[in-house]
Amino acid sequence: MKLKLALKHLGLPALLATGLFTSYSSVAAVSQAVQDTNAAAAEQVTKPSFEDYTAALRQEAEQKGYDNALLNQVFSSLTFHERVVKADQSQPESVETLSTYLPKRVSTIRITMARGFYQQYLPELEKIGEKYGVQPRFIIALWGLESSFGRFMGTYSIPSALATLAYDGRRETFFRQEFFNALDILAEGHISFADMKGSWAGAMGQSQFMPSSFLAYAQDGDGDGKKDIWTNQLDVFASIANYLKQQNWDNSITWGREVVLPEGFDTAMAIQPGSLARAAWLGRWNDSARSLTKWNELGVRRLNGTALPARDLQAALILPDGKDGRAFLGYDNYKSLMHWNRSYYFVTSVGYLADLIIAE
Ligand SMILES: [Ca+2]
Repeated sequence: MKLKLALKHLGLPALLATGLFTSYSSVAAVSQAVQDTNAAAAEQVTKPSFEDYTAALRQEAEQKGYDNALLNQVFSSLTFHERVVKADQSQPESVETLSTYLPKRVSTIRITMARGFYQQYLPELEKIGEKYGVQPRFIIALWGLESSFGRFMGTYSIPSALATLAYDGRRETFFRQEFFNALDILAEGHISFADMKGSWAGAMGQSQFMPSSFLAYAQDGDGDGKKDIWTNQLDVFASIANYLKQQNWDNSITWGREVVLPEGFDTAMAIQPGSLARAAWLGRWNDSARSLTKWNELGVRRLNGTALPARDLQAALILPDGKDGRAFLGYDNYKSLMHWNRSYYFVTSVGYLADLIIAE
């Protein structure tokens, strides 16, 4: 029984290394054998209880040297959330188009609120924008889209949500690491355990940072020694701006623009579809990237039909809904936003909202 459980968590190379499957001649056969083993294991082996799982998690935390008082506090109230697992399993596939998505995400009320907050916080935003080299309208747009301007940050206790997702097992390594990242944030004293709330998926605070993003990008915007992305507006703004800065944001350009392609355009020049790791996706970006001058020569126009801006910029062609859908030229900042959330729909909504904040 124990052997079968352990096998479940071993990747294919590890299994090959064990020599258990050397009698199979092809990888396909091994792969089938692994599937069979997993299926058999699922039927025969009772999964450890959440309590057993978190007991092992605590042991690992103790070995890593976390303060016992902190561990007592966290582990005494770790809760398994069935709803977290359900939500994780029922994330919808993309069943809508950009034209149904955008009006929902960039609604009239959200645009109005974004403009209001932009005016309200303009002095602070300008200071932060200058320090990090990010136009304030993008800070407000990300804030508005991530948490509806801090109104919806999620109500799950982050350690419980992450422990649940790790226990669920489909991305255990990732969520286990995020759990320990969350412990690091608590250990540094940025937020109390009781206030460390976020989404079922582990995204925290007004910027909806995963703990790893918090550790990489969060900032103390007001200089009080804490990085509080839950309740401190300056910390939230500075953290969002710093994320973009660290991802090579260039405030001399915008995100990109929607364009019109000429009749019979060769869409092979667009970034080709497919779910890819970031490095591979960047490769496809580079395949598509051309100068605005070149795109202009190819007949690509602004939405109003006029020539593209006469600037020395590189841009890639993006077709979020395929060759028959709307077309966009993404500038280098588009890549920074795709690092934040690798979704063409999401990035387009950020760009649209940011544009509308300053539209006449
Ligand atoms: Ca602070």
